[in-house]
Parts: sequence; C-alpha cells; structure tokens
Amino acid sequence: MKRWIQTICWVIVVSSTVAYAHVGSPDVYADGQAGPYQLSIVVRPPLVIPGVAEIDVRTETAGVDRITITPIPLVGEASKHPPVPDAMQRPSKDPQFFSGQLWIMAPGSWQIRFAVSGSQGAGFLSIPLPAAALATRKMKPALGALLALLGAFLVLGMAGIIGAATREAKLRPGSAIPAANRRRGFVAMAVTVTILLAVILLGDWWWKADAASYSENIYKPLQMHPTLESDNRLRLKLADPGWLPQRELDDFIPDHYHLMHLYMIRWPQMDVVFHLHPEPVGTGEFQLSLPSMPAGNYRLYADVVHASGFPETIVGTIPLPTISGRPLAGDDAEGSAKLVTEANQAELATEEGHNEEKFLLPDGYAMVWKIPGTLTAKAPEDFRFELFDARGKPPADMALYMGMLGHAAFVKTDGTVFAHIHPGGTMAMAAFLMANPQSSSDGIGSASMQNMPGMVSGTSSLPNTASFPYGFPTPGQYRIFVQMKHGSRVETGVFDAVVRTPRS
Ligand SMILES: [Cu+2]
Repeated sequence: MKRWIQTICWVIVVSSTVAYAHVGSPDVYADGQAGPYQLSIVVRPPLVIPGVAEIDVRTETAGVDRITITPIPLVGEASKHPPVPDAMQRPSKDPQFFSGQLWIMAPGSWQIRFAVSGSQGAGFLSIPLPAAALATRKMKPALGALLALLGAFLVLGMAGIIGAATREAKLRPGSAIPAANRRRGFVAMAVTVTILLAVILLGDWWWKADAASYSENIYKPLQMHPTLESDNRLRLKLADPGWLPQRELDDFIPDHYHLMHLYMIRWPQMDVVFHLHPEPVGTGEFQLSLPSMPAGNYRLYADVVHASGFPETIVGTIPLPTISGRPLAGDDAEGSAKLVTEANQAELATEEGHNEEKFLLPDGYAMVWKIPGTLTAKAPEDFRFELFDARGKPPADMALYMGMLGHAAFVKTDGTVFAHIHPGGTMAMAAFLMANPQSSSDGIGSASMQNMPGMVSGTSSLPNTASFPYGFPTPGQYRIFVQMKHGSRVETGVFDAVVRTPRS
C-alpha cells in the first residue's frame, strides 16, 4: 500500500542544474531583425517536456501591430508543416512589449518562428530553441499524503455507495433490510474494492512504466575524457551516457567556422583562459596541439552543434604541467587577469556611480564595459563592451573575429554556469542559420551583422563596440571573458560581476 502511495505520488519536477546548450543557462536571449522590425527576444524553455515555453518580445521599432509565434521542429519532415500560429498579447500599456506561451511537445531541436506585421509591412525571424527534459523528483510528502487520503476516501466511498445501492435500492423507505440483501451488499462491496484495487495496481504499473520511459528522455550531457599525450597533444574522447537514441557522436556541424569551440579556464583561479578549436580525428574524438600554457588545473567547456541544430556544451577537467607548445595561430586566443578571488567585491556591487569597468590589455589597449546598473538574475540586459587603442581612440583596424564583432563567455565562479554567446544572442549561430536560411547567403558574418543593431555596411569601418543580449540565470559572482579583434590580434577582456536575487 505504502509503495503505491509513494509511486502514485511521483511528479516530474525540475532540478536547477541544466546542461545543454551552455551550462546552467537554458534561457534564450536574442536580438534580431524581423524584416524592418528590430526585436529583443527572451524565450524561457519549459523545464519538463511536454511543457510551456514563455516568450517575451520587445520591439525596438515602433509601429508593430501584431506578432504571432509558432513552434516548429528545426529539421525533418515536421519542419515543413508548421501548426497554426498563436498571437502574442500586450500584457501592459506598453505598446512595444509582447508576451506569449507555446507548448513544446517533444524534446529536441526546435525553432520559434516570429511573424511580425505593422505599419512597415511584414517580417519574419526564427529563433532556435533546444528543448530537453531535465530531471524527475518525488512529490512533497505532505501533498502525497493528502492525495493518498483523498484517494482512499474515493475508494471507500465508491464501495459504500455500491454496497448501499445493492442492499437498499429496491426497498421501500423505512422497511427492514432482509438478511439476503445484507449479504448481497457485502458481496458487492467486496467485489467493488477488489476491482478498484486491481485498477489501482494497474495504474501503478502503467505509471511506473511511464516514469521509466520519461526518465530515459531526461537530458544526459555528453561526457568528455581529456588526456594529455606526447608532443603536447590534448585528446578529447567523447562518450554518450545514453539519452535520445538519435543522438550521435559524429554528426557535428561547423558553428562559426569550427566543429568545436573549446574554452580552457584555469580553475578555480579563473585567471587564465584559452579559446581553442580542436579538430576531429575519429568518431567522438577530437585532438588539439596545445599552445604554451601555464601549469594548473583546467576546466574545459567544449561547444558543439549536432546536425539537427541541437547544441551541447561538454564539460571536463584536466590537470596540466607547464606546456611549452606551439605559438597561438588562426582563431586561437588567450587571456589572463588577476585571480577571481581578488576581484574587489565592493567595486563589483555595481551600484549607481560605478557604471564603467576598464580592463587593461597587455599591449596597452583597453576594453571597457558599460555596466547597466545593478545586475539581477533573469533580467534581460545588453552587455556592451568597447575596445580602445593605447591612445584611448577606437582602433582603426577593427576586424571580425570568427565572423562576429565579439564573443563572450559568462562563467559563474562556482562552476554551475557557462554560456558562450554572441552579439545576435545566446543561440548557437549554426542553428540560427538553419532557422533563417534567407540570411545565410554569404556566411555567418553577414547573418550576424544583419542581426546586429547599429551595424554599418561594408567591412572597412567596423564599430569598436560589441553588445551581447543576456540574462544571468542565478544570483552570485560571475567572470565575463570578452573577445574582440583588431588587425590580426584577438583581445581578451576579463570582467567581474555580482548578480543580485531578483526582487519578486
Ligand atoms: Cu563564439
């Protein structure tokens, strides 16, 4: 009895650690262009599947009358047959703020298609949305006990009603109950209880089977086993602990020019960071010749995107001796800063007055963060960084780094959050291009630039500013690694942030 109560009291709830497409940062923040309209989008995916995704849109362009949203698989036959779109609502008096909800019915690689209409005509934009169930947890004991009590009441009540009906339904009011009727009543009650118990046992069996198949769908991140081999070769062996049967270890597609983006951060100091690009050498195996690196324990965050557009961040750690390896080349980048523990907490408490943080780079350049006031968890924010040369002027030779004005990694100091994002937003750029094939005509650079506010046309006069839409998932201390390029040099700025609990 107790076991079925326990079992029947299972519910599927979420855990707070989420690990696909970034680590611990499942919400999607995006800035994009739907035809003539500039949109700032926040999509909070459901934490259970099926579940409801919450969607907020702020139109930076006035004159929008209507926005509809449609959930569509990113690839496959179903992607060609979208369901009927839902209209977004204006929940406040603000005519430029829209909100809506969508059911996501299966785990996998989705997109939300935004169709915007208004005074300047119509426009479309699709934002990729990886969806995965994250955990199951037991129901609270008190709620379980209450439901069990109510269930017992229903069973006994049902038996009582049937017993009384069999015994007395055909008698005149007030007349005595014959012994035969009493007997029949008892038999009916016994049969009822037996049938109901059988139904409950069957329900228990069904529920367990369902819970087991659900738990197989719960997201399990790919695993990574890094080893250091001769000649400073770093080998990354990936393993699939089992999740969706369609997940593969050799279906990765290039995301901003590389199959894998590997951040190596010395841990827990967070004072040294490398952004490198291992090459595949076999199914689920990547390899990289390490550049010169200081000794230490390194945390590895490897971003990959599957052919379905589903992105994953694979996490690993490796202790390394001092490496005297090759010089940095191609898209490699490195950065260093003071220990994260030495970050000045008072200064970090980004109150009014402290609205700018300057990071001095080793070559005399500087990167400046315009702090947007007090930082709170879950609040969408534009993180703007500017690069200046040694004379304090915008560099004349600003360049795109892997097709974009900047790359940023937001990393929580306790290791629970890692998000590698771009000026267009938090989604994987490869998935974004799959969702918006019209913008991929000449590669990622144009697509991301098309979706960047204030972008000037022509590559001769790139701005010295990169702006990233993002929201910290949880309160706490974070380190932000920002990379921008001028000439052939990639600069890595390092910034610290303390994030407050949102006021409810
Ligand atoms: Cu990047």
